[in-house]
Amino acid sequence: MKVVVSVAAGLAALLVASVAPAQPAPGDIPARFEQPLARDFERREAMIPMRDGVRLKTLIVIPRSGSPMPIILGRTPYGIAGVLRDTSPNAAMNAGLADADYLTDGYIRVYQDIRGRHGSEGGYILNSPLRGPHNSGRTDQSTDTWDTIDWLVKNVPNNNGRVGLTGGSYGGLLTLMGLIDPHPALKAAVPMYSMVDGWTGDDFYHNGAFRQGYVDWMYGLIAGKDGPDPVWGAYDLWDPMLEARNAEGVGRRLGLDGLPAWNRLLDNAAYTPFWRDQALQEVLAKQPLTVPTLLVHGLFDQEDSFGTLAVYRTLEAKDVRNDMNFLLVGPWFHGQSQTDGSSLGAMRWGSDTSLWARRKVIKAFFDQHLKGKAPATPIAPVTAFETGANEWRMSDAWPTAPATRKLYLLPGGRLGFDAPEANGGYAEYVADPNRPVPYRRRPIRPVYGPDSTWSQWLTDDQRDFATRPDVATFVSAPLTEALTVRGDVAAMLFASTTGSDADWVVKLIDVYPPEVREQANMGGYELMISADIMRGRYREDPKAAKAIAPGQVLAYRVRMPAASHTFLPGHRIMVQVQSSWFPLYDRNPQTFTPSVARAPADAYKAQTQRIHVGADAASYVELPVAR
Ligand code: PG9
Repeated sequence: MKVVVSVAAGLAALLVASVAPAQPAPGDIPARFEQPLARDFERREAMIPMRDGVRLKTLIVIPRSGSPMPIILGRTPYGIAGVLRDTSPNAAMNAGLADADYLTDGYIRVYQDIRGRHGSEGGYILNSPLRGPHNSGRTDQSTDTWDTIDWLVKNVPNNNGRVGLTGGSYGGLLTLMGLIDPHPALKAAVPMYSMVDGWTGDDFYHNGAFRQGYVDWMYGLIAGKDGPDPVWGAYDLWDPMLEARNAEGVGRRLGLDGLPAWNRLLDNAAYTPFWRDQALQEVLAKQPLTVPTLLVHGLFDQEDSFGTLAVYRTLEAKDVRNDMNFLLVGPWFHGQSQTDGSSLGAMRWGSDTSLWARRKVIKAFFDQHLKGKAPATPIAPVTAFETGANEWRMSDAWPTAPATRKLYLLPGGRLGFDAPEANGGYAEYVADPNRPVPYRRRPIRPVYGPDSTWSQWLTDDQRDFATRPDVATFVSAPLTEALTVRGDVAAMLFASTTGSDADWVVKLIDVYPPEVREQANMGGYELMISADIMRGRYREDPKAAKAIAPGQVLAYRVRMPAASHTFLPGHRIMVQVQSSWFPLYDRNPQTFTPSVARAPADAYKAQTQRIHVGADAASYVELPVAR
């Protein structure tokens, strides 16, 4: 019996062995593997709880150090997943260029996804208004910053209880919001190229004209938690943008038309309470200035050219001892202070302006306020690069009062400081919205597409536009001596149109001499020093659109970005005026309709524009000439 059983058992075992799947042989890859590396930092991730229970994903990089260290916090909607690579045992090699100096010099660096974005919990609202008329909740970006700082100083090992806050653009907006009822451990802030006032001159509108060409950026923020890119099905966006006709059509093509954030943007085409109540230069005016703040601004910022200097003016009025509010102005595109700053497009600055500014100004500022380390040379209240001369200038204040000279647009396409003497006279062009003036040479690529040169566009050569029949061009004689401008620029146009609405684009340009010895491709180059657009319907009141009476000469003040530039001897000054800048800005149909964003096809009509240049209606550009 025993034998029978064992034979049967043997047979059964054989049967099982042949039917059951083979046990996987142990493979080459272990369940857990880590290269033995002597890292000079510790990487921690935390879900930091906010006062309403929402948890925000936070990455904390702690250098190995014997002594307590300050913390530098940055908050972002763009995702922290890629901010620290793992390609080196040294934190500085893994981090972005701008963070390397902090990580090698005893700073804890913290990055956080804001609520509703990427790894954080909660809902996301574009530009999330502060608590008040547009946010009835318990939390906003200022409370989230407060709660985060509170958690960090209590939970991060080896911190010295002093926190600096920084970020660029959206991160700059978040940094400024952190200055509202700030946490007591917040000892210094560096908001860079911040989005401050989305209607006047930052991301969404400029003087009432909608930045439709920038739509893929907005798409990434509102179409998904992780920043998806739209699919255009075209390499050159010129035709899709024209076919879409208006901003509503662009939204429809990309599927944004049902989204609340997109509709809010289109519905607030005037300077409504939605924009006014959130304009941070006004919000901060109601706050005491208690945190030393260094504002960083780029002279060729293609996204946020207005807000930083507006906030500077607000804070400067509160800075009675001139020791709390600092300004750094560089020759940079949006964000360039964080990367190489030796050149921009065809421009060469003669040194890495970003590296110098990061080390001598920004880090020195943090060292002073977070480590109590006095800088070798005291940081000037204003450190500004002067393009043209290509030199840094230090001063006690950025010009805030208008000390301007009028540069007149004159008959015969001339430009000069002497006012016209004879009445009458104008330059005329036909503006056809069905054949708009491109803002740059085609192809028009999505702003942050793989081969986009969007960040350079404000330094594009303007010579192709000077000779277009739909651009009025005025140019000075070659300068016999240098002319330095420093501060706000604006144009006062006296203009008429055969239409009932019009856009006015004004560009102040430095025309290089025909030959440039040290850089041949700069011969005859036309570099924009300051340029902007305004929508004529807002000429009297940005809060309310008003039709233009056809044929009437009316005054249009075009606020333009600030400049810090020397026109060198032998150079000429040029002003170009045109009525579209497509597709960066939506086309004005030139027939007054309640909503430009939703204008019907038959509203788009060619019109004749006149820029008046006689003594009775003398158009000019206000130049902040440095004395
Ligand atoms: N200029 C970008 C932005 C800021 C705020 C809202 C939307 C876009 C940015 O670079 O973050």
